[in-house]
Amino acid sequence: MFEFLQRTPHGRRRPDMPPVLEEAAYFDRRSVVKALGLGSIVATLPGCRPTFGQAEPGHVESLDSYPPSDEFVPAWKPAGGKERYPAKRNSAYTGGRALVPEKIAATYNNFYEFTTTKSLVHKRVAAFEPRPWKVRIGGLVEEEKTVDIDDIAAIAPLEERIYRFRCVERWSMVIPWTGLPMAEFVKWCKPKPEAKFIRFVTFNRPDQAPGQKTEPWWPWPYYEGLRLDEAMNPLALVTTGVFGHGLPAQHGAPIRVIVPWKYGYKSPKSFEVVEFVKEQPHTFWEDSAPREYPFLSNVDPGTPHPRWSQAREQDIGTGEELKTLPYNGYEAEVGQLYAS
Ligand SMILES: Nc1nc2c(c(=O)[nH]1)N[C@H]1C(S)=C(S)[C@@H](COP(=O)(O)O)O[C@H]1N2
Ligand SMILES: [Mo]
Repeated sequence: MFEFLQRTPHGRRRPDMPPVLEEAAYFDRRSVVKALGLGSIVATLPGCRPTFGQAEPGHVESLDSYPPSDEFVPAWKPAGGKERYPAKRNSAYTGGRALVPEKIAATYNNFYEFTTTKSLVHKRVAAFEPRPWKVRIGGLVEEEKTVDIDDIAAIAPLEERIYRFRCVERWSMVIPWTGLPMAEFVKWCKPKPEAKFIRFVTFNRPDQAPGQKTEPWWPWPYYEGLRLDEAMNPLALVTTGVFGHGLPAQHGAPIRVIVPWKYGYKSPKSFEVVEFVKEQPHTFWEDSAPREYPFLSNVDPGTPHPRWSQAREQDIGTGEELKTLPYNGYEAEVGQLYAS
């Protein structure tokens, strides 16, 4: 039971955060919190202080700062991988802060299908098979189809974009993703005019993903959704790579979503199904804790999570504590989506 209570929404409880209790709603929350002595708040994160990856705020490293690494690339090679990576950098997206070192990004992951312990995800992915990988495209489209991820990667030239990434747990990183504009992908899917939302569904493979076996109480498989106008925004990226190579398993191989103005859980990994729908779809986190993880979930320092403030965050690459920005600093790009 205590083990259970020590998890944060997306990982183990950190000392600076209250424990998550939503799955354990049958316990009396207040008495449990009191019994655990969790009233106090500690300001630092263990293990994340700048032992490595120190950088000046606002200093943007160049692409050369991450030499090609094989350490976190899975044994499989994306088809055409050699030619596709590294993809041309889109210089419109710099992230504005120092890049996180790859070693940190690849060993601090939320991917509950494998484990809820961020530092262990990369050690639990060995049985996962991201190749071959089919994606089923259905719902309100002119024609339903099942395609290979290589077909998707060929829709438009892959490009590299450096984005800030902000998890609801109050940590952030600056990550170089490779992918294609989601708008191009959506057009290629030919949604019908009635389609107003897009939803993504991840795999259900308990034999390859140990968390799906040991934690059957989650509503597997992971599912997420966006409004179609959000999916069409130029920032939304269908992502196949990171750090100049294909995605390693822990980052969501072989294909995932990145929407950098929203909390991290709105970026589903390893999706197998894309569906266009008329009504706002349910999401994994909404169904797990409806009051805590609403559908839109745009990064917003002014709207606290019911159990903690969202005003600040810690950059996991530098250890620096920063003010969280509305829409994660992407208000100029996406603010008009929410103007009315
Ligand atoms: N399928 C799936 N996608 C997921 C998650 C997950 O548990 N399963 N976690 C989400 C959360 S909470 C975060 S913060 C990001 C983490 O992405 P990263 O490990 O690549 O940094 O993935 C998101 N996508
Ligand atoms: Mo997250």
